Amino acid sequence: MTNRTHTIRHHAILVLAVTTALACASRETPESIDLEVSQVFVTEPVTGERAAMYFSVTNNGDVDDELLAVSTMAAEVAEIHRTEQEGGTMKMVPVDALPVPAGGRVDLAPGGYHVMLLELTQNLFPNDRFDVTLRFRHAGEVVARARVIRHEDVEELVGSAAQRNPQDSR
Ligand SMILES: [Cu+2]
Repeated sequence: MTNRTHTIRHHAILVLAVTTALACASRETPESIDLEVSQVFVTEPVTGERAAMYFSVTNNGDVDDELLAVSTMAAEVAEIHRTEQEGGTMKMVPVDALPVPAGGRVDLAPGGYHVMLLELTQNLFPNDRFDVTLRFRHAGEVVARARVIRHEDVEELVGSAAQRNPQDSR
């Protein structure tokens, strides 16, 4: 029994060593990964249950990246959505990953991509601020500060997807 315990512990140390080696390897090229998240706005919830979040991601590095997930203490669930026109009606489609090409910039805005905060854990009022964690495939976790804004200010502060990304407005 003693021998078995010893073997398991030895194995655990080996796994830890491999994990550390991988972590170091991925930091070997820090100059090529440079993501900036800015202008993080959340519109005040209408129903009290959900709110839309918009922001910009600028990829100053030379590695194509992808936003994989978003999390925050303010909501139980955060989903990446894309708004699509279908037969005159707008519908929201969940997206697994949002590409952020090297040297490019992605703007989330009404009518296009957004992050839907569902099952809010707190009331959100204009000018409230809270942290959001964005997880990228290569850049890893990026923490940004979100600010709650009034609905009537969305146009001014965020604009619309058609204005921000005229090339892919449909
Ligand atoms: Cu949505």
